[in-house]
Parts: sequence; C-alpha cells; structure tokens
Amino acid sequence: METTGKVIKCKAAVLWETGKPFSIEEVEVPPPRAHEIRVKIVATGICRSDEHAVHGLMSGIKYPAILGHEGAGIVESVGEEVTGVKPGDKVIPLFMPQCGKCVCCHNPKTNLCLKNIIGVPQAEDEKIKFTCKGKLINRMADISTFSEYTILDETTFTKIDDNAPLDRVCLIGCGFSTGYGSAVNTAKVQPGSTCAVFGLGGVGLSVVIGCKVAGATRIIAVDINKTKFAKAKELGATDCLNPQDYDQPIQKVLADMTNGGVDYSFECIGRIDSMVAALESSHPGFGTCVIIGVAPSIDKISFDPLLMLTGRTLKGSLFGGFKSKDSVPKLVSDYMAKKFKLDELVTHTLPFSKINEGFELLRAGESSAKLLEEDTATA
Ligand code: COD
Ligand code: ZN
Ligand code: ZN
Repeated sequence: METTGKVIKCKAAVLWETGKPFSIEEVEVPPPRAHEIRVKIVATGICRSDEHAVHGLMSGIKYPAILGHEGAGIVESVGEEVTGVKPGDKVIPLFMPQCGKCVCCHNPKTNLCLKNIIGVPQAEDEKIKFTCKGKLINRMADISTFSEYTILDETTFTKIDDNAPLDRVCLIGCGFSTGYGSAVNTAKVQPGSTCAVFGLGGVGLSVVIGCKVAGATRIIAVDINKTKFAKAKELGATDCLNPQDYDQPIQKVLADMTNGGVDYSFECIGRIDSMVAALESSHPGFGTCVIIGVAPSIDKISFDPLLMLTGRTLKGSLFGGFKSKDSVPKLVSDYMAKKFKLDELVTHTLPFSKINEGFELLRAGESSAKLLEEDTATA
C-alpha cells in the first residue's frame, strides 16, 4: 500500500481537556513497530465508559487523549514479527488484551490478562501513538477507536471473518460481549430459569439477549426510563418494571413476583443501591447476582452479610468473561450464523464528524448504542 511505512495524517476526535467537547483534528499516526499493526477504523460505537472518560472518571487515562474502545476496522499495514494477519484483513480492537503468556491467560477460569490489570511497565512514549499540532496525544485502553487510523499491539486485536459487517460487529468489541457474556459465561444462565436485568442500556439489553439465548423462561427488565421497554421486549424480556411505579423497594416487588427471588440478577447501571437491590432480589440458597456496572471508585458497597450466608452468590464480570482474542472471532461467526440479535442495539448511525452529537444522544438517554461511521480517509 502506498501508505505503508509512512506516517499517516488523518482525522481523529481529540479530547484536549476533560468535560469539553471533542475537536476533530488532523493527527499523525506513525507506522507500526514490531508486534504492532496499523488499522483503518471503519466503525465505532460510543460506550458509557467513553462518557466517563470525557469527564475524567476513568482511571489510567491521561489527557489530551483520543478515546473510543468499541470499534472495528481493516488492517492497513503490519509491523515486523506480526503473524496471522495481513493488510486488508478485518479486525476488532480489544480493550481487554489477551497476551496468552501470563498466569491469568493460562487459567481457563478467568478472562483477565495481567497486561491489563497490573500493567506491564512501559515507558510513557511507548504508550503514545498519536501527535497533533506538535503535541503528544494519549490513548484509551491502548486502542483509541475515535480516529481514522490507530495502532494496535498484537495482544489488543483479533482477526475476524472477511464478510463481517463492521458497522454491526463493532459492538462485539465492548457493550454486546460485556452483557451477553455475563449471562452465558459468568452466570451460566440455565434453561427454564428466571432472570432480572437492572438497567436497559446497550449492556443490559445484551444481557437480555444472552438470557434469552440461554433459555431463560422469565426475563424481568428493570429501568426508570420506560422508553427502553419496547426494545427490551423485542429482545426477549417477558416483564418490564419501573421502580418509580412502586411504593415498595424493587427487590421486594421482584421477590413477590418470583416466589422469593430470581435465579439470576444482573446490575447494568453502575449504582451502589442497584447492586444491593440486585443481590437482594436473587433467591436465597441458589440465586446468583452478577455486577457489571462500575460505580465511582469512592463509592463502597455495603450489605447484610446474611445475604451471602443464606447461599446467594455474588459475582462480577468484565467483558462478559470472554477471553478476548479467542472469543471475539467466534462471537462474530455466531452473529453471522444468526445465533443472536445485534442489529437491534444500533439506535443511531452518524458520520464521525458528528461525534459530539452522538455523545449528546447518550447523555439524553435516547439511545442504547450508537454507531459512528468514519468519514472518508484523508491519509
Ligand atoms: N434504576 C433503574 N435503571 C436505571 C437507574 C436506576 N436507579 N438509573 C439509571 N438507569 C438506567 C438508565 O435509564 C439506562 O437505561 C440504563 O440504566 C443504563 O444504560 P446506559 O446506556 O447508561 O449504559 P450502558 O448499557 O452503555 O452501560 C452500563 C454499564 C453499567 C455497563 C456502564 O455504565 C459501566 O459501568 N461500565 C463499566 C463496566 C465495564 O464492564 N466496562 C467495560 C468497558 S466499557
Ligand atoms: Zn465499553
Ligand atoms: Zn495475559
């Protein structure tokens, strides 16, 4: 390719300061080094964590930064020693890496990778891949998908089916897998079971999809925004509850509806009070509660230990428990084989240049997942 080995100048959404809108800027993206590839991002979703990062609420991000972590693209060029992928291949960037070498990667019980949770010491300039107006620009989760081109380390991408529609499967890069996997992997929802899903954003709706695929017969969706209920029902929810419609706590309402509690509950809001409500709504003896949302780190969860002593299980789930590099290609194939719904999660499609409007939609609670298609390349 004519750009191989050269610095590419392209558009990216730069967040110069927290709390400010993005600026579409021309940035420079260097050629990939050993063990890296350079990718043209074709589509990216906007996830709630990007919004947290806009407001400086995600630890580990320095500013100015290029955010975005739910994308899909096409390999432009590959660095030395990269195997298994070539220019033109389709890939999904992975915000949860899979190095394949650490003690967690070798353990089938977890999808964490020590490269992600502890952080392999890296020189600051090793982490910085973009420049703009002579300044170094930081990245999000080492992948930064709000750019026409981005650099990915070999542990942070996976090759997917050549025929995959990138404007749909980008959601497998975060929100869909996070929710779906929480049901099918982390909770291991059983056929005939009863589930409660707290929060019906893109993640909660993906939990609903996972519960349905796993064969749950009752899926109770809980949200304070009633406009989310139609989509939840379309995807498999059997009942929809707005806690504001009841005088009693929602966990009491759920217990009354389900003969003492649900088999599986999922917290997809990121609030301490709903985490406790989700735990309390799981049935004593055999109920499992999965926490997916992240609350601000100063918040601490507190609940009656008897909830645990009486046999409930409390679990957490990141990226749905999927080992990223291994699982994402399979999820893409399953989508293409129509094993689950995904298209329904896309509520808006906007050109990349309208990224600030996309975030306004997210803030207004109007959409469950947004999609941005990049403008034509300027490289
Ligand atoms: N009771 C019921 N529903 C509520 C309440 C409440 N008190 N407050 C808000 N809600 C509803 C909203 O109306 C909305 O429908 C839904 O909860 C939240 O949806 P979104 O669209 O804001 O969020 P999602 O689905 O994109 O993400 C939800 C998470 C909780 C997963 C997310 O915010 C989060 O915490 N992410 C970090 C955890 C994680 O796994 N991250 C992986 C990388 S992103
Ligand atoms: Zn995300
Ligand atoms: Zn690892």
